[in-house]
Amino acid sequence: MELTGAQAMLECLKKEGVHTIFGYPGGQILPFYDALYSEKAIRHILVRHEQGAAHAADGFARATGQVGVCVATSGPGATNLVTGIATAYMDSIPMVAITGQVATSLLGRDSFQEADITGITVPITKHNYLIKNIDDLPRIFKEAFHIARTGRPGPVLIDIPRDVQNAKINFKYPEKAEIPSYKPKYEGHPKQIVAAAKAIAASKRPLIYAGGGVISSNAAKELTELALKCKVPVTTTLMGRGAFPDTNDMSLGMLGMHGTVYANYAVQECDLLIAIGARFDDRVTGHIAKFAPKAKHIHIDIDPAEIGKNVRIDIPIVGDVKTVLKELVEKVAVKDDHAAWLDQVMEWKRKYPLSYKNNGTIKPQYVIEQIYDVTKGDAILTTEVGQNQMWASMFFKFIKPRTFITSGGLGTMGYGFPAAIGAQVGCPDKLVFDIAGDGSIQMNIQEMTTAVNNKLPVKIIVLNNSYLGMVRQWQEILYEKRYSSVDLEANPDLVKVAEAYGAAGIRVTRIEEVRSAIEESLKIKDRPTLIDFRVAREENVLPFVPPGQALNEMLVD
Ligand SMILES: Cc1ncc(C[n+]2csc(CCOP(=O)(O)OP(=O)(O)O)c2C)c(N)n1
Ligand SMILES: [Mg+2]
Repeated sequence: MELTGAQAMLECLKKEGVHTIFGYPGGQILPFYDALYSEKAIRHILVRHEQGAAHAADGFARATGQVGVCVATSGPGATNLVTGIATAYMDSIPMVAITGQVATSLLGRDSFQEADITGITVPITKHNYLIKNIDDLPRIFKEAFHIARTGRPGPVLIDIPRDVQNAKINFKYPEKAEIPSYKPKYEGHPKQIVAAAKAIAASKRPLIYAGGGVISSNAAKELTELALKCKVPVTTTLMGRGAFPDTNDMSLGMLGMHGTVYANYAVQECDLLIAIGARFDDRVTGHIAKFAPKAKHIHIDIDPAEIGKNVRIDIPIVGDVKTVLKELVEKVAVKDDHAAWLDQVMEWKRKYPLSYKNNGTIKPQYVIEQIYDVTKGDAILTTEVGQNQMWASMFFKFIKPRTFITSGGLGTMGYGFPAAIGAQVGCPDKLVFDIAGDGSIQMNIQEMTTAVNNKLPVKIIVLNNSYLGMVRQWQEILYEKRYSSVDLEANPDLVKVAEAYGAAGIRVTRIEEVRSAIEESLKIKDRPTLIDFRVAREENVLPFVPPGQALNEMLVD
């Protein structure tokens, strides 16, 4: 079948099962958009800023488990994707970013809207390609999707000069990607699995530390089996929220800088730490030399580069989390019910619950609890970055994987709203909330048009403290309240902003109105709703392990 490069791009996408893409057109991607004009099988969501396209593709990927696809033109279109690509890279999210490029004859000549996007994105993509020859196009698409979704997932960029989009090709899609240098290892080494099973059986105070890898490998079920069979409590990272149900007694919630007291104590006291699909990020470990000082370490991860990167590992297992956990659950013999250890952990849970003081003002934690209460946890939460993000993670109970979508690694303000759009497009029957800060929401507020045009009933929950709250908190605690450039009292009226875009806007200033406003927003099904919750301005996220401290050295109030 003879096709143009642009038509071939669409065929490749369809062969990969893609039915939705997020993008923004421009000169060097015109042939692709022209081919798209008569394409029925692919839905294109027109965003209002390319960063929105990248985050929406990322949110779509996290919510559905499929590869997210975003498209932009060359130069500024491509560079606008960069933050979104870096966000996906840091959190190992499968994504393919397609960019138009100036014609091959103009490459390297500082042509109009030329940017070396493959050069720029080398450190933030799993791999990238510049297609100079049309004959390579089908193979490159096949490889790009294969690389994005296999092994440790990640973003792949394909840059396609305009003349290549116009060239002709006798189209045939390869059956398989053959990349000799890329063979991710799925099976864990059997000896290592036996060693881990023995260590678990011999331990007195074991703890599972589960990260985002459990979710990307769809291993929540296997993780739960291991925890329940071996009577091991589970703490998750920010990225791992939802990998183990918070409603289970054995759940200790999140560990780390804003971890629960009981999770952090358990880390410091355990004699065996079983790290699964996690990467010992500094926000998790605190002072690294003082992290889990009494524990032997097992580390299960598909990426060999993660083993021993930050912490010395006693029993590494390189392999796919799901595949390895299946084996491990089978091999492990349970000798001990860890009763004394579980009693201790439960006592910490009772003694140091997550808490906050109600004093008549609207506490942001209360808003999150009410969203949980109204939805019974059956919702997808995305977040922006800052205090809003931490409260969302701490005060909502996540029951299933792929229900908490947040920028963990890069910490990208402006992520949550476009990610919510992507999640809602991917999961039209789910309730989707973006838990936002008043600072972050303004970073991609233009996507309100995208949500309105596509009738997406995303709920934007602004925990409005009129501050860059997390930065203010650090300035309060670490810089003697020298509040430097964090006051946002000059914020626009966000209700009016929402209404101007054609969305619904609700303002809540009294605690009694919190629940009814959430309920009200659930009735609005044909457009987004922004609720501007005027919350206590100087509320802090606690517990807080100040940077450089050990996990048991946390500030609690
Ligand atoms: C793009 C970007 N710029 C700056 C920061 C640094 N930063 C982290 S949290 C934060 C404050 C966020 O304010 P807001 O969205 O109002 O959330 P709050 O902490 O008040 O809930 C800032 C500026 C960031 N994470 N991302
Ligand atoms: Mg704020």
